[in-house]
Amino acid sequence: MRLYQALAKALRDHGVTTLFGLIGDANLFMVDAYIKEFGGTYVSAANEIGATVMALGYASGSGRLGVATVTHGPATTNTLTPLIEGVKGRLPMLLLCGDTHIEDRENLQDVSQRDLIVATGAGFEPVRSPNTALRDLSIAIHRAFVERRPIALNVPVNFMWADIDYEAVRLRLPQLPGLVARGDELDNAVGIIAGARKPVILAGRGAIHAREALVRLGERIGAPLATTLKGRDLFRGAAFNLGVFGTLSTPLAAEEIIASDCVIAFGAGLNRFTTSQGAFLTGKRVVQVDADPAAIGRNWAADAGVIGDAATVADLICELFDMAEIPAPGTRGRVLERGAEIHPLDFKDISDDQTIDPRKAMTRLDHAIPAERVFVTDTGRFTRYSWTHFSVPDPASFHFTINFGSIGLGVPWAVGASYAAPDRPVLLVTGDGGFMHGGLNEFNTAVRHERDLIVVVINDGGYGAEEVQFRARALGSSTAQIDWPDFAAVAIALGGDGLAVRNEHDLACAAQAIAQRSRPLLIDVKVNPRWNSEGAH
Ligand SMILES: Cc1ncc(C[n+]2csc(CCOP(=O)(O)OP(=O)(O)O)c2C)c(N)n1
Repeated sequence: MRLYQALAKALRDHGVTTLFGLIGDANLFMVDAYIKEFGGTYVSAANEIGATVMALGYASGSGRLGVATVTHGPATTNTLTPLIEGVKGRLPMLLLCGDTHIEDRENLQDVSQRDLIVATGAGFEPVRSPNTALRDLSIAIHRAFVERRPIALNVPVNFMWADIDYEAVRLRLPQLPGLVARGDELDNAVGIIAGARKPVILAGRGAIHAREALVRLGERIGAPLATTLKGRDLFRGAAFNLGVFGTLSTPLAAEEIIASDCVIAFGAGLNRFTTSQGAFLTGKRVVQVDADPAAIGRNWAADAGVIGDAATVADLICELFDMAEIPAPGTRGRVLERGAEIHPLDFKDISDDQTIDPRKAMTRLDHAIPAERVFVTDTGRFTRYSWTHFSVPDPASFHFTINFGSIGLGVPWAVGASYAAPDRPVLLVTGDGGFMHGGLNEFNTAVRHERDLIVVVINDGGYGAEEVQFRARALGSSTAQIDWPDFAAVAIALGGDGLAVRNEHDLACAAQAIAQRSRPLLIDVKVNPRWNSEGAH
């Protein structure tokens, strides 16, 4: 078998059913074999940024390995921003990048791929020879899972047509569930919780598998429940749910959090958004539980740090409380039974003749889009509002695409996420700037690959996040204003459907278009650039 075929077969043998990519002379035969000889699903992105981001969206939605392939040189340099996003978001991803023929000194596309990739924080795994290639591939996949970051497997093009004997390489991944490090820190944690008056349980993305155990712990110790933004809606429907803990907390939740004296955090990084710049943890005892030892104490010096799986540690704390007959330290009486789940704050409707208030439009579109959805956002001024106006069925359906703060990743991310949840529509909320940055080209990819994608563009005619900064300094904001084309017409020209929303009547048409959609749909919500200038937030 030729190496390009063997790599394609090995991907299939490792369970890679979907490959995102863009071909060039260093990977084209491998992609062709993956599709035609080994029956894999191949998604041909319009840009390598898109291909790599799609693999991240897939990894984030499925918990499986996301795989993208690109050719050498400029194709590989195009992946750098998504690789950093994947490193910061801790997503297991494999980037199969071809590399220039080793003897081809003057090749236009030659560049030191190792130096570039290592600088992103991603791992670099060179294929050392055709004979080691399958082993090198399995090591790269193993590393992607264990190190929870993208790993680039670098395959020199001159190896691709080498003859090799195919032999499947077995992959053994460590299993972490059930892990608890017993010892002083666990005793310490139990002591701190037992001595609390008003504990609160906080669950982050690393604890979204532990809902039942955390609800039981909440009942046992008398603590209300809260999540980080990335863990949002984990406790939806549970009693004593405070919703989001952090800068997006409701006033009721913030009041309860501030009045508490102990926070027990599970799988939460305790970053400045969760801690509300430290204000939500200052003066409290903090117990941090995380399966990743490196997360303990990284952003906040907790009073006790327990290394372990969230569900197992929560159950163990209950058991230790029962064994020692410790009474529930907290009482949840003052917290509303109904909870204080994430919800939009009140606002003054500033719709006018030509534009609609985005908060009103988002509220209405939230009802029109099926509740069993996947929710992805791009980034900009609109983002935090979209987080509170659109619901998700559970935290795993919520995608966070801005660990590196880049605009423009939303559309390709949504395309990748749709392969992780093929039975559900994917809702992407983006700004007009983000859509033009990286969404336009991959919207057509969604069309070609028949994705069930609904793109809501909050269109303020420019870069709103910058517009507010000009305004805050009493400067004119014309530099932030851009005369974009008509997005609905563009969406139709790209093979999808599109419509603009300026008023109530248009909202009703949008609801109908959502119900009848048969191809990717773009809803261009025309908003006044000064929409959040009245000081509602
Ligand atoms: C790659 C990249 N370029 C530039 C920026 C700076 N930036 C942050 S938000 C933003 C505005 C995006 O505009 P839009 O998508 O329309 O959202 P809005 O802020 O108007 O709601 C820009 C340009 C960035 N974060 N990432």
